[in-house]
Amino acid sequence: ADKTVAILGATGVVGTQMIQCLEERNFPVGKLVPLASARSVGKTVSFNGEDVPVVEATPDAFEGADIVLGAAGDATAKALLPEAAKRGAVCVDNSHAFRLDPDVPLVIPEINAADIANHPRNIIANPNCATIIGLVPTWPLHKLAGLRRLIVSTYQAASGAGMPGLTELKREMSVVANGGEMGDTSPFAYQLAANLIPQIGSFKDEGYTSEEWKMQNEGRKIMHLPEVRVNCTCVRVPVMRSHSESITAEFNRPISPDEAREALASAPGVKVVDDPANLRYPMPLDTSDQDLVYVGRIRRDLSAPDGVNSLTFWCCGDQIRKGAATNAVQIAEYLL
Ligand code: A2P
Ligand code: 11C
Repeated sequence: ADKTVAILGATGVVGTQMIQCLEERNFPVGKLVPLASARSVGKTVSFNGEDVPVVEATPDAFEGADIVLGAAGDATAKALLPEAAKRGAVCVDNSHAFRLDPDVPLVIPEINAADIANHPRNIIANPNCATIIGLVPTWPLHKLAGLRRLIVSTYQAASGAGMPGLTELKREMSVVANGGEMGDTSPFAYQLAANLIPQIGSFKDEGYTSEEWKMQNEGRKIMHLPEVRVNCTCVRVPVMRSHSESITAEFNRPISPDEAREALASAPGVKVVDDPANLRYPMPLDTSDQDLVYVGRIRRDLSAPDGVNSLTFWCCGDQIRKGAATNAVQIAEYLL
């Protein structure tokens, strides 16, 4: 039977994309309930050609929902999703709020779809976007050679910070080109246009940011590799959409670039674009508005002590789609 699907945060970048993914994938939606803050009451969202009014997200607004897709911030998710779960809905939440809760599965379907089945709190968590984009191509290599360690630098798009991030970058680019005031409404700590900001999230232990810790903490849980070590540097770049990552992965066994390319060519959710002779490699402009993680620049890590157990590669993926909305809708498809 068709499901009643509520979207918490339906007016945001991720919520809007979730609605589009439900349409594209023909998810069996009987009724769509778009929820947002009181500020959005009076707005509508478009679903299958109809304008659906936005409803204020209150506990009772979840009455009758079968599935909730969460695309709001941590505090909103914490306050409201347990209320939805209590009313019988299963929630797939994109916020950080429940990701490390042992009673909440944290899922990238290409890696650990089997974890979806056991969700005692009626909540399933969607990983951080940079974690998803990095792990989709890392996982097939792990299956081949046993992952031991990752060194990652991310190049994260402005829209990772939601609608305010996207709006701000467009405005700043226009100011850079045409002149005018930079203003003080930015969600970023500094001007992003014509700049790079080596801080995403807030500073935590050991001088690493919250976003940098997510790669290790979430990665360990998703891959069921509690000892894998991750060294991550996260950087905001003046790109609209699609996160990119430079990854060096160290394995237990030798793995050659050719073996890696072959494994990635048949891996779900991945597209290999790796043809340096013809200047073909993944770039954010090419990976936006589609669901695959592109991987290329696959080569030996010449700094590795053993010379054969370590590879370096580059990947890009649309963090609003596979990094958030598509991944959540894929999880919801397993719930059907
Ligand atoms: P609203 O548009 O009413 O503020 P983004 O990250 O792209 O800014 O999206 C955040 C989403 O979370 C928006 O849909 C936003 O709705 C929603 N949201 C923010 N605060 C609340 C809240 N207190 N209750 C419900 N939804 C909220
Ligand atoms: C960014 N990845 O690009 C962040 C935003 O844990 O889901 C999402 C933070 C999260 O800004």
